[in-house]
Amino acid sequence: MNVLTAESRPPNTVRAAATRKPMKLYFFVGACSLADHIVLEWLKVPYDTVRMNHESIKTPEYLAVNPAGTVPALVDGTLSLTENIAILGYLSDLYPDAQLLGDGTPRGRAEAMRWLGFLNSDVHGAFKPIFSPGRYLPDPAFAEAIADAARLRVRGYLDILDAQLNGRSWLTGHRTAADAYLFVMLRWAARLKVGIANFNNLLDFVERLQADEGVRTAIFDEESDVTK
Ligand SMILES: N[C@@H](CCC(=O)N[C@@H](CS)C(=O)NCC(=O)O)C(=O)O
Repeated sequence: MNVLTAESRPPNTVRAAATRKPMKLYFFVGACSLADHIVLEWLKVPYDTVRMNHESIKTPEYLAVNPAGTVPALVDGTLSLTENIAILGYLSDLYPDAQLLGDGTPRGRAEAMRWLGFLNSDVHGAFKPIFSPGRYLPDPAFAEAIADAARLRVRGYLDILDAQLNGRSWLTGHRTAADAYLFVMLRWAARLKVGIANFNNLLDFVERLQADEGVRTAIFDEESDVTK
C-alpha cells in the first residue's frame, strides 16, 4: 500500500484524498485484479487490499460483494463495484489529473477505452480456456488441445498489441489504465507458455513496466505477504 505524500499527489486530489476512507481492493495474486492494484499505486492514493483465493471468492460474504464470485471487486464507502473495466474507469475518473483514461478529450478517452475493451473482452477471454479447459469440455483428454488452441488465439491478439507498441512506449502513446491491464496479460502469456519471444515491442514493454515503481510495489504487496 502506498500512502500519499504532498509532493507526489496531483493538485486536485489533495482534498479528496484527505477526506476519503481508503478504498478496498479484493484481489488474487497475479490475477486481472493486479491491473487495479497497479493503478492504485500509480494514483498514489491510500487503499487497502483483501487477499482472496478460489475458496473465499465463493463464500456468501464475498458473493454479497461480487455475485459473480470473481476478482476484482472494489469497495469505496457505500459503493461495491465489480468488473475490471468499471473499476479502472472509476479510479481514473476519481483522479482525472493522472490522465489514466486519456487526456480529458473525447478522442483521448476513446483511445484508452478501445484498448481496455480489447484487453478485457478479447485478450482476457482468450486466456480462459488455458486457465480452465475443463469449463469448455470436461473430458481431461481434450484439455491440452483446448489450451493450445487458446494459445494460438492469444498469440494472434499479441500480434496486434505488439504492432500497436511499435514506436510507442504506451498503448495510446501516453500511460493509461490499459497499460496496467496489458502488463498483467503479458505476465500470464509468459507463465502459460503462450510464446512471446518474437514480440520485441511487448518484451520491451514488460521490461519497462517491471522497472516501474508502482508496478513493483503492487507485485511485492501481492506476492510477499501471504498472511494478508
Ligand atoms: N468480467 C470480469 C471477469 C473477472 C475474472 O475473470 N476474474 C478472474 C481472475 S482474473 C476470477 O476471479 N476467476 C475466478 C473464477 O472464475 O472462479 C471482469 O472483467 O472483472
